[in-house]
Amino acid sequence: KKICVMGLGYIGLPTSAMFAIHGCKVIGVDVNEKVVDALNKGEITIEEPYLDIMVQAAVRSGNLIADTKPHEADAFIIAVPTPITKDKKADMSYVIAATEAIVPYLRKGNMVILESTSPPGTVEELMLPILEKSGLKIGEELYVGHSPERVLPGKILWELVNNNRIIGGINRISAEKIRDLYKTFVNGEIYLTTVRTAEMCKIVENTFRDVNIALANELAKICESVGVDVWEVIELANKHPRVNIHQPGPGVGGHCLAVDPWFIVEKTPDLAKIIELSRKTNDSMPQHVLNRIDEILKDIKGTKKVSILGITYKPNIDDMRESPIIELINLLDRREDYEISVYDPYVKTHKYQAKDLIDVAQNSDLLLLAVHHDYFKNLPLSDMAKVMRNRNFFDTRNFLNKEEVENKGFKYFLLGQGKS
Ligand code: SAJ
Repeated sequence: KKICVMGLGYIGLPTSAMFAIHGCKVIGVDVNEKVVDALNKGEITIEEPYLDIMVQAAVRSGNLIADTKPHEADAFIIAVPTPITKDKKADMSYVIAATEAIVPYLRKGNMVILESTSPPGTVEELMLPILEKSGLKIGEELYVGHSPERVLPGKILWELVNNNRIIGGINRISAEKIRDLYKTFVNGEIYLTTVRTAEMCKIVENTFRDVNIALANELAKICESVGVDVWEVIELANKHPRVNIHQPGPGVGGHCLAVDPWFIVEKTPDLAKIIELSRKTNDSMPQHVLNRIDEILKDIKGTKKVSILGITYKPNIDDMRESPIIELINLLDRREDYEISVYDPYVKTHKYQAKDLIDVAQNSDLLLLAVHHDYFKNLPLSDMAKVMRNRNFFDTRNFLNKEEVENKGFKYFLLGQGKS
């Protein structure tokens, strides 16, 4: 089989490499020449465990090449970004451009598969009118469907193979053909359905997680006010066989949870009430963290320095997209009375990035644990304490042990923990 993958990002690149090492001929297409040139040399432009080794193997085998233009193929997979605009509407311009780009290359018997997470109706209402320009009979000569990715950044390669998959077709035969293609490497179950159901399922999965985290974040605020520890409350409540509350934190980031629920709100604004409120609740967390910082440092006169540990949207990756920590930094930036320094072992380019863990703590009034990178598990707290002006430690992830932090001479504060 020959497969043309449109978009060489977090999904398109691993998917291309996976098909290639399973014997398919893959052309990876990206509008960014740098990405294309790198891939043709066997190099990658994103960070994901083991992806470099796999891409190298795929390129060396001759099964994976990259280009800025599509090639003829048996199957076309669209894995381009579907971000949201400032007013929280889906920006479908990349999907439209990729669909238009493949039209001249489509032949009888081809498959076109959307992988990008998209609002329900995208394939039928947006893509089919474009694909019809090929002159092929949709559903009979051209098989079309949605096979949403479900992989977790940081575990992409394992999940790509082992996760169950939902495949929606514009008709049954399309779904079946697409399933047979993905069986090339998928070990999980593959469930077939309609294209619109598949689109909805994908968004619902991420919405479930976002709403659940919003509940945890609201509980964090409530527990601070009631005078208990939300982490203990959630841990104990989750001992119930039918309770599974997620973890609170400084907010929800990434290109999935912080984005996809808006696709539902956009379609049905009068109905999607809990979903919209949850998004807003999670988006309120950076401000809540700032309120806590204000409270912790209220007795310090003049400019206060906050040292932020971690800036990515979640631990052990280099991805800063929609990171709530960036939002927190923006909020602090707007305040005259705060100075900021940041240290993240995965991010080298941020304007406030310090040289190392000692540098970030220099003259600081507060260490803020913002992202629970494994790297921060063994912070040199004694050495950091020595260079600080005031020894305050604020854990927004319940990551470090309270006693250990206090033993190093810090005053310890925890998100979601109130004074009783
Ligand atoms: N977060 C919390 N509390 C939690 C769990 C996560 O605050 O209990 C925060 C994280 O810190 C992060 C954000 O949520 O800022 C999102 O992280 P994540 O690990 O939940 O998910 P993503 O965005 O990396 O990947 C999600 C996954 N979806 C689900 O688990 C339902 C993944 O399987 C999807 O493939 C991916 O979105 C996607 O591409 O849609």
